[in-house]
Formats: sequence, C-alpha cells, structure tokens
Amino acid sequence: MKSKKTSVDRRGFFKNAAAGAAALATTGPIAKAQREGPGTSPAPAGGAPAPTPQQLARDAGNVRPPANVRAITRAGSDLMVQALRDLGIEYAAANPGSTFEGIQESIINYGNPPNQTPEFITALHEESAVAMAHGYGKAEGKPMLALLHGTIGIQHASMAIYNAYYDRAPVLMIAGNDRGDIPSHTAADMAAMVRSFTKWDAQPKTLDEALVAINRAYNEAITPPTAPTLVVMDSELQKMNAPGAKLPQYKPPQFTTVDPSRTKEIAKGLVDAQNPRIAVGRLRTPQGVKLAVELAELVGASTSTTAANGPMSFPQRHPLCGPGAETAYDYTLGLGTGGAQASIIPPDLPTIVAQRDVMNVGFGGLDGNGGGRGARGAPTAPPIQADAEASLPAIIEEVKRQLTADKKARIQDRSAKHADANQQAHVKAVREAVEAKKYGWNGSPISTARVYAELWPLIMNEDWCLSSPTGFSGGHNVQLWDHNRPYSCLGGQGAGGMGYGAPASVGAALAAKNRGRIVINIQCDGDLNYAPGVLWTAVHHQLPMLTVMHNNRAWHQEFMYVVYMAGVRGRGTNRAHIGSTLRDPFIDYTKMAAGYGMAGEGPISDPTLLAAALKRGVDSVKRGEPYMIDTITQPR
Ligand SMILES: Cc1ncc(C[n+]2csc(CCOP(=O)(O)OP(=O)(O)O)c2C)c(N)n1
Repeated sequence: MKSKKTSVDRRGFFKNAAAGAAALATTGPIAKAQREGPGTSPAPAGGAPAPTPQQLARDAGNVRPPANVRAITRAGSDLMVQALRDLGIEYAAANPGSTFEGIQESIINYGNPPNQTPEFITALHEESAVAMAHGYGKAEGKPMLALLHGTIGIQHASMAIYNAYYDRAPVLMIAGNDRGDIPSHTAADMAAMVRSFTKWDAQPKTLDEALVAINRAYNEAITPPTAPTLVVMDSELQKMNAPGAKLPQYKPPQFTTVDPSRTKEIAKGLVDAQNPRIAVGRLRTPQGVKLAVELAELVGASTSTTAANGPMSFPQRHPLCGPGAETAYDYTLGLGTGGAQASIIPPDLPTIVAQRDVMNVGFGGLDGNGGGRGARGAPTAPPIQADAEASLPAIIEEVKRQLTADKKARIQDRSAKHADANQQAHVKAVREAVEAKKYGWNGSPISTARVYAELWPLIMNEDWCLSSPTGFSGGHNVQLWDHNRPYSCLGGQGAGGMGYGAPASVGAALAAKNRGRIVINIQCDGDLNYAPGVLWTAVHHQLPMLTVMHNNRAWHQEFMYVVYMAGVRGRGTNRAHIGSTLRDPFIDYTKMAAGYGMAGEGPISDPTLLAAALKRGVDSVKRGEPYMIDTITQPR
C-alpha cells in the first residue's frame, strides 16, 4: 500500500500546523510511546488528559506562528524587557524554555542595541543560572535575572534558590507559564514549589500587573532581608500585542532606618567613648561599605570585618581595621552583624515558611552594642530593627554635629595609635602565617597553602575577586591576601549546597567582565561535577575567570565523616573511600575544560611547576580568556 506523504517544507517544517499535528499523532514520539504500551504512555488512565495534536506538534517544534502573531508591533515582552533595562539588570541567565520564548526573543532582538541590559547568558542548567545570579548578586549587591522554564526549570533551579535565600543574596527570577499549552509546564500556583525559600512571588494576570510585578520583585530582592524573588510570567502576556501599554513609574524601596532619637544616642555613644569599636558584618552594597569607612574614620573607631569570608564588609587592611591600640572598648556598634544563617532561617526548619513574611526588618541591621558580643561577653542590647546601610547617612550627619574641636583632636590621636597597632598586628600575623604555611611546602600532592601563597603576588596589584568558597581549600586567603574591596571574597554557598562554586564564579565573572576585574575560582573537584557545563558558559561569554582546581580526588568532607564513622565503630578505615572518593578513573579536568572550549593545563602535582602555570593562567584571564589549572592538592 502506498503511504500518504506528509507535506514538509525545505527546512523540515510541516507546511501547516494541522498537517504536522496529524503526522505526529500517528508517527511522532507520543504515538510511539502509546504503541509501546504501559510504562511509556504519557497519559495514564485517570490522569491528565492526553495532549491534543496541537500540543504535540508544538512540543515537537513543528509549529510556525500563525500570521496574526507575526503582526506584533509592540510585544508585551518588549515592555517587560524595557522594565528590566530601566532597572539596570545587566544579565539574564537561562537555559532556553518555550514558556519564556517571548521574553527571550525580546531580550535578544528588542532595543537599540539589542541583547544588552540585560544580555542573554546561556546556561546549561537552571541551577547554574540561579547560582550565577547568586554570585553576581553578592559581588555587586544588586540582582541579575535568572529566567526559568515553567515547572521543570524551577525544579532544577530549586537548590540554587535555597542557597541564595539562605545567603540573603538579591536574585531576580522570572518563570514562564504556558497556561495550558503544554500541561506539564503549567501550574495554577507555580511559585508554590519554591515559596518556602523565596522572599516574594507573584503570578500577574494582566500586562500592567506584570510590569508592576517586575518592579516590585526587584525592590523586594534588594530590601533587607535581601533574597531571591520570583515572578511567574504568563506566556500570553509575553506574546500579546500591546502598542498602547505604558511602563509604570518605578519607585525605589523605602528602607527602614533608625529613628532620630536612637540616631542621636548612637552618635553620642561613638563620639563620647574613649575607645569606640565598630563591628562590621555584611552590608548591602558597596555604598554601605563606603559609609562604614566614613563613620569609622570620623570617630576613630577600630573595626572588625568579615571581608576575608564574605562580601560587602569593611576593608581588611584599612588602618582602623584590627584590634586597635587598646582592646577594652567602652562603646561598640554593630553594622549588619546578624550573619546570614543566624538571621534568615530560624533553627527549627518548619518555621521557615511561617516566618517568611515577617522578616522584613531587623535583618542586616544595626546592633546597639556589637552584634550580641559585649565587651566582656556580657549580654548586649537587642538588635535595632533597621537597615544599617540606610541608617548610616543620618548617623554620620549626627556625629558631625556632635564633634567638637577637642574631640576631633582626641580622635586623630587615637586613629594614629590604632593604625600603628593594627599595622604591627598585621605584619606579625602574616609572618606567623607564612612560617606555618611552609609545612609541606614542597609536598606532593601540592599543599593548599602553597596554591594561595603562589597566587597572591600574581594578583595583588590587580582588581580581583575571590569568588569560590575557601573553607575546603584551607581558607589561606584570610591570612595571606588583602581583602579591601566589597567583592574581594564572596564567601560560602549559603545553605551548604554543593554545585555552587563553579556557577557562582561565572556570575562573579559576569560582574567582573566590563569592570576590569579578574575572578579567582579555587574550585573543589566534587563541586565542579554537579554542573560542569558552566565552563562552556564562561568560554562562550569570554569571562575573566581563572579556575584553579583543588583536586583532592574526593568529596573529602564526606570521606572524613565516613572515616570517623568507621573508626568509632571499630571497623577500620580502609574501605572508607567507597562512595566518597573520585578514583578509578581519575577525572581529567583539563580534558573536561577542553571539551567545553576552555584553555588550561595540568594535572600538576609537582609544586615547583605551580607558579609558572598560575602566571599563565592570570595572564590569560587578564586578556579576558578563562583558563583552568588542574592542581592535584592535599585533601585540605
Ligand atoms: C547538593 C549537596 N549534595 C551533597 C552534599 C554533601 N557534601 C558536603 S561536603 C561534600 C563534599 C564536597 O566535595 P568537594 O567539593 O570536592 O570538596 P572537598 O571536601 O573534597 O574539599 C558533599 C558531597 C552537599 N553539601 N550538597
């Protein structure tokens, strides 16, 4: 029998949607699944209705838009992209998904020039897209966008959202919703699945609401507690023709600030103290860091910092940073000292959801007496429920009002003494650290201390950002490097979810790219293997990211736990490597990088070869070309 020929054009499209759908219904993948019987059927009895031929055709990519859709003069998604542009969103990272095809098309084609603010960043996994936004958010103190495919993209992204939430990083997310076109990519309440670890979400019903929601989501993301926010964007709103629609006026958020009487009290405390102290944790933006420096200098207070462990803190080598000349402090002010984990998640997990909406204040806030740490460990004043950064201008003004000539003279004298003492303390600490880090200097596998020590002279005169968590590679940057910029060190994963370091480094490199900055990523091997595709993203977008593998050929943290467990049970540790090491075969990371188009070298286990390799790596990223050095390292 002669089979009926389906009408297909030269590019392989069916000549019309009905023909394509009909053909697929009998020959396409779903028909095949139905023929193959139970276990492969997409529509179990009593479950979701079987997809229509139109849905099947669309799912298989065999539909061209009807003529009326092509007559769009001003797409709803053009306005959405304009709203993002007006907010200064630099990048939109996404793994493509048809639920946001309207927005994707607008990003890449709308505007002059198109594909800028935001630029479309191609991600190979949604978790990577959000983790990139997480790294970017910490480096810049403002959000970039992650675009997520309806339902399935959000599920892939969820761990990265959780990390960012725990880490109070500002992240903006838009997820597409196809309103029934593909049932499995649609949901009545799509944000529900990540609601317990997003700060705010909306599912707007009209274009006007959608544009307002973008502005609101941005504001919620940057308002303490800074955190990921999500707008679920109906695909019809993206595709609709909206020639007359207008963008709503954007209003920046109002931050809760310290009230005037407390402001006076704080200023008096700092100005009248014989030896004031300022403890700086994480502020919101580089502007907050600047203001903290201004305040410390005005009152001559010695300060503490978290700059070697996380972003947006006091410059580590500022003359006032350190214990100071005298460590009996008679007034201590804490700025953003709450700490991510202490503040955002109550210790008992079930309360996360319940507390989500009442945490808007008292976060990243200002402590009346030093972040819960009194001078002699005494209980301290409860935290003031306000944003530290937004409160600083008024405190600075009040301090200026209260300063008299004699107080200024005393402050000048005190500042000089602090600077002297801090410098001596710093030199002593570095000397001691250098001595300590000589242990195992010539060992192979290479000592983690040597990796940090050999990198430092190569980057110390550059504008650099240490993007990766450092705890698993010894954290030697704390003693050996100078963290003087708000983005010098981006710190940990937030919620401890592995698979963060590599994509967050790509996000940091996006922030660095047009700012003359380079990114150093000391990359744990286990962490890289969750989402190695980000290496391709770094190459594709020519990001200045140096990846130095901390290749201990294990999930060493877990290996140590198993060693301990076997030890306490008296069963010996010779089988502890099962399930917690990356052996047999060893993974070849330079080959992996090469597969994604990234230049690199290694594996290097001879420490005498390290410095020259690192130099080649730094030179490469200074040219804007990412590079990987696979170093075989000590476990810790
Ligand atoms: C998503 C996720 N899965 C599993 C873990 C458990 N875990 C904690 S540390 C760790 C090992 C990480 O290995 P690697 O990144 O190579 O660092 P290393 O400890 O070897 O230095 C694992 C698997 C986790 N934290 N997150």
